[in-house]
Amino acid sequence: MAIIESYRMEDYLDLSEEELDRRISTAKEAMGDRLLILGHHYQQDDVIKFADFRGDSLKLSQEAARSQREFIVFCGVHFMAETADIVTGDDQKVILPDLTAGCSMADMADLYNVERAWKDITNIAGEANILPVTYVNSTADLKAFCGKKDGVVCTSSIAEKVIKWALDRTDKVFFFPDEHLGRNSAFKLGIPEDEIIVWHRDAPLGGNSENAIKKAKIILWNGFCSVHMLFLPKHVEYFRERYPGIKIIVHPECRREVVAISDLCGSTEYIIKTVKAAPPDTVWAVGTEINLVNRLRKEQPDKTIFFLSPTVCLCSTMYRIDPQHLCWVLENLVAGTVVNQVIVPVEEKRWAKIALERMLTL
Ligand code: CIZ
Ligand code: SF4
Repeated sequence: MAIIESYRMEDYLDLSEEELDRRISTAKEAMGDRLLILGHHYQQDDVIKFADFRGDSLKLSQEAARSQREFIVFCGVHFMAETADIVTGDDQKVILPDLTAGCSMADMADLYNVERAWKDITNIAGEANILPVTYVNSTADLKAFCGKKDGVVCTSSIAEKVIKWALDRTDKVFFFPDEHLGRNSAFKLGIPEDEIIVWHRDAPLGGNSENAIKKAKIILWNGFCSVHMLFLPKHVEYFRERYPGIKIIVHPECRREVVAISDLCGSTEYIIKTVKAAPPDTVWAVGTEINLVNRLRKEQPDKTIFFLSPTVCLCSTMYRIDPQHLCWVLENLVAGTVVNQVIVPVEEKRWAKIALERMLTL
């Protein structure tokens, strides 16, 4: 489809906050029920305030599909917009206000290298004895790969359930791209440590012996989230010493050592629900992305809520969605021009949908 840009992004860069707010609201109103704006929990307040729905990537894609709206503007990152395109109908268009908004973890696994690893592993273990499972934080072609190989997608909220589903059907799981979500879920399922191995992307046989591959129940791609890796056991200890009775709640993308000494661990939806439901005057330290923690603190003033690390590393590719880009895509839509549409190729979409639907039946 040819894209004719009616408005140029450059013209939005110097607009004041007030003008952007006003113009975004006007454009949103003009689009009426042809438009749905989605905001992931990790996004900044200045765009999330325009979202019709807030949630994790799965919940938001389901809202997109349910809504039947013609245009879905996704304030999130590239893999989330792809997932929304996979689950929505052919007459719906998904727009990512800034196409460079990505997830560094998703970028750590590409189809070429995953297929090479798959070939190595299945040569040793046999293709009938293993299923691939991909975290939703992955490119659409990896979701399609899982669809074709009888595998499945998982989100952080149901990773454990999905891995169990796979292990009920076969011997081994090849899990990508997040090593930590995979390990934390395998531990919860009681899989012994010596049956969990890591596939190092650049090493022959992923740095493993043939025997180790034969013995493994879970093979973990060594991808990670740079934001969640910043939380360390010493941070948990720091808060426990100073605030007796504090509850530590973390995301399963955190390293195992942190999860092991925390009180609770779960997805963004789980973290938000749990802290909201807690009694007033309770004290929390939360190990996940900072925008979510700051918003939770603002919305739950009767509780004391800390960010678990003294270092704040913003995920630089994730925070690309700003009011300038949001305003630019919306005003183009009002003018009848679609900019920054995310389109998953038809064949890829078909297979990726199969892997996503397999998850949804669990
Ligand atoms: O699934 C999501 O949206 C992500 C990336 C994390 C979470 O825990 O919600
Ligand atoms: Fe990806 Fe981590 Fe950034 Fe989320 S916070 S987009 S998982 S790198």
